[in-house]
Amino acid sequence: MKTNWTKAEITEIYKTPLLELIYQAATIHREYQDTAEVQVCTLLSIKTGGCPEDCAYCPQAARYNTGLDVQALMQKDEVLAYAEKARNAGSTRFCMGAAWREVRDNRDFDRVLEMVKGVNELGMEVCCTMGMLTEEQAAKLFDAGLYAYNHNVDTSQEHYTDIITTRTYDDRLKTLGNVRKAGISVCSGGIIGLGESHEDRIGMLHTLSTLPKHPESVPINALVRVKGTPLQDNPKVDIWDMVRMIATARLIMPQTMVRLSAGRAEMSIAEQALCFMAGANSIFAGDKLLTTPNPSFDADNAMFQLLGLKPRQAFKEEKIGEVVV
Ligand code: SAM
Ligand code: DTB
Ligand code: SF4
Repeated sequence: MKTNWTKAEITEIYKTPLLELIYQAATIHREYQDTAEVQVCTLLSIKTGGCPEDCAYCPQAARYNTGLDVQALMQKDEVLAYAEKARNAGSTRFCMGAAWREVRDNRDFDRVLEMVKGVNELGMEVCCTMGMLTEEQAAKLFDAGLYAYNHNVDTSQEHYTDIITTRTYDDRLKTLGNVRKAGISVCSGGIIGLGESHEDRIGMLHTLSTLPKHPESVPINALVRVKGTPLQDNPKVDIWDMVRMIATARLIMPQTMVRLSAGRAEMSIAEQALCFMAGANSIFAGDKLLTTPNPSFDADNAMFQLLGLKPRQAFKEEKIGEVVV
């Protein structure tokens, strides 16, 4: 796995003429991944809104008036019922999101640990995204059965301070290190459409592809423009920018699951097909992401049928490992 990519090398790939870039990404995709398979993850917001951070894109930041209903941490049984429903609809990964700046060592965290145990027992890959984590908290989550932790770098180091001022890029990287150290699978990506330059997008991909180990999963989100947030009037993300980003991510991190994340509700099936062609092999399913709309299970099933795709089974890496050993 190449982790010493230079910005110049990534720039050259990123600037390849689009159809050639898609072809190259599709070729490497076939070499490293089963192109018939797409990982289906379901998201659930287990604690919604009221967040003290100032992320300019986020409907859950308390300081913006987005009309969101604030909700305290859900009960474990409610969460498990939702996870079971998602599993029965074909999801193999269940990701619980909390609008926290960081995890605190309190009863809420104990409850999350119970949820993690419960979802793991359902045979699903459990993922959480709850803000910053200490090394000890990461170890506790691992012991409870956490499979993956999502913590996005969001954009380039240079553009970061235009988007978030209440924590630093280094804070983000520190948490990613804590997650890695605990033996948890790393999920980290970012958003396009925040007003960043092409250089910033390349910078973000550079950060991700030069971590000590590539993240196992890299979500590429198109900004969902939510009324009340500072970025509400940003232009809609161009599908070709999304495709270029996905293809570049695929080429520089061939073994990673590249997730076509937020923004699918505003994309046609043809546009999503281009993203899969360019190397995306994971999606979020369910009619809601955390707080914003997403295509329904039925619409996604129909898309899978049409494109000849099938959901990837859970814990596939381990299963491949068992065969090899
Ligand atoms: N509070 C935790 C954190 O910030 O890490 C976890 C939840 S937060 C909502 C998870 C990720 O969702 C963010 O890092 C961001 O990349 C993504 N996100 C949030 N709002 C978004 C939006 N409007 N459009 C696209 N992605 C968004
Ligand atoms: C990620 O990269 N995208 C997901 C997940 N990780 C947590 C979240 C997208 C959120 C979109 C806005 C919302 O629904 O609130
Ligand atoms: Fe809070 Fe996460 Fe939203 Fe930032 S992205 S405001 S930390 S919920």
